[in-house]
Amino acid sequence: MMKKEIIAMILAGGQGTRLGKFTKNIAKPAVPFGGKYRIIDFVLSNCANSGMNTVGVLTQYQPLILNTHIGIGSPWDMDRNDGGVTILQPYASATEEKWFRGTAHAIYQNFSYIDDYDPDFVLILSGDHIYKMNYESMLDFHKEQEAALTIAVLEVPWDEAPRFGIMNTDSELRIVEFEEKPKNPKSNLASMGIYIFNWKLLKKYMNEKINAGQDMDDFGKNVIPAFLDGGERVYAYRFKGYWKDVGTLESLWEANMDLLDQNSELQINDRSWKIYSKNPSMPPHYLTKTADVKDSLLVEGCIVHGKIRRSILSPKVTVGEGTEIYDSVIMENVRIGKNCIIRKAMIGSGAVIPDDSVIDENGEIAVVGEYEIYKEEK
Ligand code: ADQ
Ligand code: ADP
Repeated sequence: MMKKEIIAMILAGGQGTRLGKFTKNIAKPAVPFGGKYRIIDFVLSNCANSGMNTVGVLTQYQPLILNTHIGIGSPWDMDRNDGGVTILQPYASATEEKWFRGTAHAIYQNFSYIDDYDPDFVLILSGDHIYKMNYESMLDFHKEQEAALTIAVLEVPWDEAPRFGIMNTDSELRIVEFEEKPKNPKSNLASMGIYIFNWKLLKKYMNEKINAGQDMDDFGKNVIPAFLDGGERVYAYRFKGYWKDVGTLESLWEANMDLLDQNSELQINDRSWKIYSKNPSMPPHYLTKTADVKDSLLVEGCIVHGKIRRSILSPKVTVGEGTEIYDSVIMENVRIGKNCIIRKAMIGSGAVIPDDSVIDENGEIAVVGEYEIYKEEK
């Protein structure tokens, strides 16, 4: 293999239990987003746009659709002989016990893949974040600080801080304190779970600690504290802009709705930072004479007879006459009958909504799972 200055590793293996019905058959990063994307398209496009051309994707749960989606990486210009995108499955020989371990352990299992490229730096990314970020600027910062580890950070609302790795820095942005998901956070400066490590140091710490019998399964819980205890230069790289960890139904619905908001920081029309995805080849969407569509995103293959407001329709969705849809995300291949009312819903791929259905949870998000034939609970 050719030597690389930096390679990226995308963690795409979490179970995503909080997305419930949408992650029964597909890994969280492969969940459809914004009509024509899947969540992982954002991090893959960020890699492509930042000149990161060697990317390993670590999968674990239900990787089939993720594998098919990524393929040989053509949409992200990664179908190359030198580097490109490689899907890394858990070791076939791994015992069950070995499978169910954290993020750092997943990287540790793939040390030989990284070593093949003899990189100076390793960029660790998460497959389930919606954001646009230039990793090259982060790398420049890492080099300027002569850091051992750089963590991308942003300020989060105080009440959300306990969900994140939280830190304190000195005035030079060197991290002096770090706590993984503290119950009583002392700061609201949060880790985005995006790391640049000096490869030799990461390897040294992991090997030494693991050989000494210490737990090094998780970056937040184990690796970052080990670097800080070791007196290494750990820096915070401040990110400004839109970023959302779409690990919950609420955050996934919100991020979808943000796409419809002209004033949102999340814009997909940005020509300087395109989001690439696999393109379905389908006929253009068709609006019949009874259709009434406003403030919505429609994708190829849709046929709409009804009324749509502030909603996202993925490929091949059909909506019958007399049906009204508000504030909803409809995934691929959903058939919606006549005279239905749907409010604030997320409807999974392949679901069928019979005529006259009412889907409305009075302000809560209503969820219909993939391939579910909707039946009202009376
Ligand atoms: P969490 O998001 O809670 O916190 P976690 O869910 O453990 O971290 O995993 C991060 C990513 O790695 C997810 O995308 C997950 O799917 C994936 N992943 C986990 N285990 C994996 C495995 N064994 N194989 C492959 N992929 C795996 C982290 C940090 C916090 C930080 C938040 C920001 O620990 O400090 O604040 O991210 O979202
Ligand atoms: P969710 O929280 O929606 O279930 P995540 O992917 O964020 O989905 O993972 C949730 C929790 O499960 C995290 O604390 C993470 O450490 C843990 N986890 C991640 N991957 C695995 C896995 N492969 N097996 C078991 N637990 C995992």
